[in-house]
Amino acid sequence: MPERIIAHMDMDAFFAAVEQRDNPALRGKPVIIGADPKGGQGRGVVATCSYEARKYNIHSALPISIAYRRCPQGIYLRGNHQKYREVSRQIFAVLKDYTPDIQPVSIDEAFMDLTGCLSDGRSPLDLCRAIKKDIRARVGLTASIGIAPNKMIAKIASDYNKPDGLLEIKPDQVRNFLWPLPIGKIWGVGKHTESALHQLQIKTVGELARTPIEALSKRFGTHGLHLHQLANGIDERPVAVDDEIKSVSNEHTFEQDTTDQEEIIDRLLYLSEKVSRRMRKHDLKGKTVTLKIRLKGFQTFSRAETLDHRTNFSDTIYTTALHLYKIFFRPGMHIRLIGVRVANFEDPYVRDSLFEDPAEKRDEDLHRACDQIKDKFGERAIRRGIYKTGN
Ligand code: TTP
Ligand code: MG
Repeated sequence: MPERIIAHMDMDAFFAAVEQRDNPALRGKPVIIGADPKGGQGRGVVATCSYEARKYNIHSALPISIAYRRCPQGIYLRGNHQKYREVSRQIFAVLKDYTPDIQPVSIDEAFMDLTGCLSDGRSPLDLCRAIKKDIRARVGLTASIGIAPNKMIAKIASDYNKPDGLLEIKPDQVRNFLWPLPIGKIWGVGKHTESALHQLQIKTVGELARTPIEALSKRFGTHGLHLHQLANGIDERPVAVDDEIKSVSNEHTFEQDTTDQEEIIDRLLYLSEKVSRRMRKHDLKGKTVTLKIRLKGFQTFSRAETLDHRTNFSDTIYTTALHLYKIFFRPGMHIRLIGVRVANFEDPYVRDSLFEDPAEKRDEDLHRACDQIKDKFGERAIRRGIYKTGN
């Protein structure tokens, strides 16, 4: 593959920075956006906070009550999500003036392929300096940008010098940059893989890169090969301009074809939770839930239902999938595979991960809290009870 120049842009303390921009009295102060702290009794979590607040060890997804304890003098705001979406649109409009090859990742984050954008001997650093300056001038906010030969390294680089950072990792600097980092920085290394790697005495990216592929494949299967490549700075994934995620799905093949309703419904819940979690990771919500069923003998069916609103909540996905299952199921069916898919997303540039409605916001906070526990302790750490839905 010819050498590429990939940039990753991520706004600094996005929601909080917008509030500080619009109200000079907030500048230089610890500003926390999220749930109402209610004098320390509030429920819900921090969405984000200004860098001044981060000195108090406050960060996204921290319970708001703990944030309040750490910094009672902070300025706590609920935030204005409509405004953030509008600002996000303005930021993406700036990026589009520099390259058409933009992959939005979230409300404040994007990859850009700059390979074809460097004319007249302009360096990637010059170009990204200009982008940062333009965002500053037209939107009034600071962005951090990382430049590298691939997406993974560009993302690590944009995070490296935050806020207002700009860092280029050239191909011959990749190893020196990557190898001292902890393995958690590698894409696809969650808490689970991290602790498995620690057990193999692999703590840094360099140690991972120097581990024989066979040892990694033995422990992690094909994922091991992938990790080895990433640790060696190889990541050929393109900036996926037209390839935004169209659906999120998970399926399961039973060890043996089954008629056991409890087992099937339990699996349906598990798959719904996995899909729900992956959607939240990508900041996606969809309207159409599809159930896939393969029977003994490989006959495959799918049944879909379109909701009247977009969601990524596990309860909604599960109850919809269960409803579809109950309509489909006939006694005597032997089920080989079931799958759950959610599709029909909207507006790939701005994904409104956050709710205005307090009841939905509470649900969103609850889901995020569960995600965090699962990130730490694994997918099975928390399970919802299976609903008794009347029959
Ligand atoms: P991030 O880019 O993760 O965070 P940030 O821009 O606030 O700060 P940083 O300088 O570290 O990039 O997320 C962008 C926005 O998305 C953030 O301002 C608020 C929102 N958000 C949530 O509402 N909940 C979350 O858990 C996270 C991580 C972000
Ligand atoms: Mg950000």
